[in-house]
Amino acid sequence: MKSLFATAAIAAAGFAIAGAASATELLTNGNFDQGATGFYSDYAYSPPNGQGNNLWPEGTYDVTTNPNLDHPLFANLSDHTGGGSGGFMMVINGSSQADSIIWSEGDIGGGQALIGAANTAYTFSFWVASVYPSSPADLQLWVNGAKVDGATFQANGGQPGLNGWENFTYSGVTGANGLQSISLSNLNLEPSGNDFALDDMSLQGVAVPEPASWALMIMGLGGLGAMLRANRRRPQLVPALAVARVRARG
Ligand SMILES: [Ca+2]
Ligand SMILES: [Ca+2]
Repeated sequence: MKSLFATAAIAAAGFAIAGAASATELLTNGNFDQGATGFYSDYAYSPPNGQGNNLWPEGTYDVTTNPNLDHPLFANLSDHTGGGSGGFMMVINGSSQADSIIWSEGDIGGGQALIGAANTAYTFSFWVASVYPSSPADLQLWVNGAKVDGATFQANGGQPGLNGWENFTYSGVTGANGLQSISLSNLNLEPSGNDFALDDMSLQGVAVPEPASWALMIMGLGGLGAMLRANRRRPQLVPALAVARVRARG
């Protein structure tokens, strides 16, 4: 029975390691610490203009540490990342133009595919906060330049300070061409209100092992089992441990 338990434990450890190794962050500037770079937008980039109203027009965005610096009616809000980060978030005044891409990473801006492999599971996660109480954003997910049916995310309205940041996630599987790009647009086209912030965008892919990889993993587990069996045949470790215990008690 002992060896059965050991084998099961090793197998579980092996799968945990395989999972952890492949779940790496695939976005380049998801927390916006690098500023207004690393992503694509159809919206107009509108950095501070010295008058505190650079996000007054609809269809504009900035990457800032406080929405209120860009519009006098926008909330005083800290970014979601916090900690030792630069405190940056993307702040958006929603566009009235349908299918205008707010944010995108991948080849839509001339970059590389985010996940090149076909039939690969992925999870997209992001945080949104309204920065004005009325007419909250209703975000639409796009994958490889096409809307994903049913993948919409309605932000909270009301007082942003009370509701704060809200997390949305979407899990899918890449098609034959992998995941070329991932994007968000806004189904709410209201010019009044409809102002919000995005932060901590994240894309993680978990590759499905090929048959060859499975064979290697099983061989590796067999090797680990052999090492354990070899260790059990080395009795000199047991007396050393016993001596250490006796000394610790004294
Ligand atoms: Ca951030
Ligand atoms: Ca607005």
